[in-house]
Amino acid sequence: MARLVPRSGDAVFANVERVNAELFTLTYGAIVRQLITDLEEVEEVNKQLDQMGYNIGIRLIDEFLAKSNVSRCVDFKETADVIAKVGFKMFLGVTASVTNWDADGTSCSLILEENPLVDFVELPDMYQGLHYCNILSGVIRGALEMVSMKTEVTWVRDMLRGDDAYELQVKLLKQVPEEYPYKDD
Ligand code: MYR
Repeated sequence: MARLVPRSGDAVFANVERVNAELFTLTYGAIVRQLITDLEEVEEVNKQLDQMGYNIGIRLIDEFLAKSNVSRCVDFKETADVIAKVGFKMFLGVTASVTNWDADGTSCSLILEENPLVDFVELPDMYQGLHYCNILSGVIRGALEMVSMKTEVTWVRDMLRGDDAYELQVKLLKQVPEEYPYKDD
């Protein structure tokens, strides 16, 4: 008869984490599939995923700030690094590299070597226009808007479309100065 051998706590947690990650990936896939069925047009699915991400991002920023203890960044370069190294790690379990800065430091690329959203995914030819991971661009846009940065976030490279990496361009459009809540009399 098989004997039950208790596994170490670490092994159990590693397993739970892997199962959670798979469940997350498969659930996201099911959402994308449902949107394709409901909306039919790939462009509409892209828009909807971005909007869903935005709605998540405007809420997720609170959790991010509370858990990370990150304080105000001195400039957009620091913000990009924080997203790539702390934000992605916290919510996706991977980090991104930051490259392709423009001269004035307001536009850069976040490059993901690993992307847990796309495990098990293959894009059929008829969906080549789909930005499968568009939820991520929305999350970043929404989160940054809550800390006074209006941005435009677009996919430049996408491995599901045959590129050699996942590359998101993040452009700072406007930095809204925070208003001091009191007036000096
Ligand atoms: C500040 O200057 O106020 C700090 C700004 C930090 C913004 C960090 C936004 C984190 C967004 C996480 C994205 C995760 C995507 C999976």
